[in-house]
Amino acid sequence: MSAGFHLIDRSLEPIAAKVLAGERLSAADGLALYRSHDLLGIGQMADHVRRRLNGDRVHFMVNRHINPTNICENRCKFCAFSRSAGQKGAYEMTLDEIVARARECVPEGAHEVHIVGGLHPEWPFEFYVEMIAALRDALPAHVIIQAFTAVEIEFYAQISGSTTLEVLRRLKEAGLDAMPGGGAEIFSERTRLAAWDKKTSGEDWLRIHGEAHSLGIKTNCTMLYGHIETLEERIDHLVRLREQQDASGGFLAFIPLAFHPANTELSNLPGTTGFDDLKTLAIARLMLDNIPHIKAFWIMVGLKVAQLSTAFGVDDIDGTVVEERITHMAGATTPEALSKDELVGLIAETGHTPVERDTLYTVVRVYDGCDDLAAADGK
Ligand code: V47
Ligand code: SF4
Repeated sequence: MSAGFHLIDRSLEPIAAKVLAGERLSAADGLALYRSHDLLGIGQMADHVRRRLNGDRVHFMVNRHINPTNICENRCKFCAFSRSAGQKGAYEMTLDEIVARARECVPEGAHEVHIVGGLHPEWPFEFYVEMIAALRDALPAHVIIQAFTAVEIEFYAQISGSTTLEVLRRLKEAGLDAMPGGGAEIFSERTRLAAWDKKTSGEDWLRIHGEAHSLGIKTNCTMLYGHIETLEERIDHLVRLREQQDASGGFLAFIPLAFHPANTELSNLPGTTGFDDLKTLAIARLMLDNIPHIKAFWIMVGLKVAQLSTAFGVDDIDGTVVEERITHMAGATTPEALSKDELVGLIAETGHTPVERDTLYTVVRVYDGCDDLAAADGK
């Protein structure tokens, strides 16, 4: 036993002491954690931090993802979802289709619609403003609209000849409540130039989230890992997110996105392992001391790792989702949707308390004393 944790790798003892004292970890500490093979030791430390921040609660939500178009000007090398205009498999939804899909989730008890799409070369900015206004009009107030990554916001500023701050103001006025965390990838310029050169830089991604926070728009943040990045670049990414949170304070959750290589220009790469997924989630919990929630997106890490991750620092496994294209087009073998009962059952089996939440982590329902699926029948 070492410093309250059972560490096999004794070189982690100074880090364990910091964790117990509630002290911030340095970039060097983060790297030492990544270089260690003591997954269970790292997991215990992350679980300690998780319990301090979130008790025994593990969150989930009833939501619906909608991807209005896959036509995209950027064509990032890691993306299997996007198509060029006119290419086989390209699609675009009408406003009515988008609203109809969003409405479908209301009788299911949804508290969020999550909208992310490609950078369409012909849709004007006004279309996105109309989309948000039409969704706000069609949905009850408790359904939160979480839409558009910082990459999309930057694109709307370019096509409308406006600033990103003004774009965010207009979307907020139309009914945008929150922004998802996508598009951050890895902040390193080296990786960006090699694999997503047309996309928003790390500096701009962080600035746009800071602007959203200044307007009261809460956001999430992500890191796409398991492709061409180094461990140093992962840690640099986490430190920069932590600095942004110190400055603007509006990040709700961090979601590491496990790279899926199939059908991408990086399909020669192997993708992530369960070991790396759990380690990355746990290190995120330890490094991001100022971000309240760490989410394992079950679609990307798989149900088994998502469930296990609740012992490795994770307090959120996302939602019912319903329809998912980005990861499935890149080879994900998870289902596209889960029921509320399935999510409650997965969490309850781990001994944590399943908590249904909305996008802003307002509690919808606590499934107290729930030991099995039968208790999660919504009655
Ligand atoms: O921005 C693209 C990533 C993101 C691949 O904020 C890929 O709550 C893995 O951001 N393999 C979109 N990842 C998804 C996203 C997200 C998902 C769930 C919850 C939240 C949230 C945000 O997916 C993109 C990109 O970073 N991505 N291609 C791929 N082949
Ligand atoms: Fe376009 Fe996003 Fe895919 Fe990049 S990741 S090609 S920006 S849809």
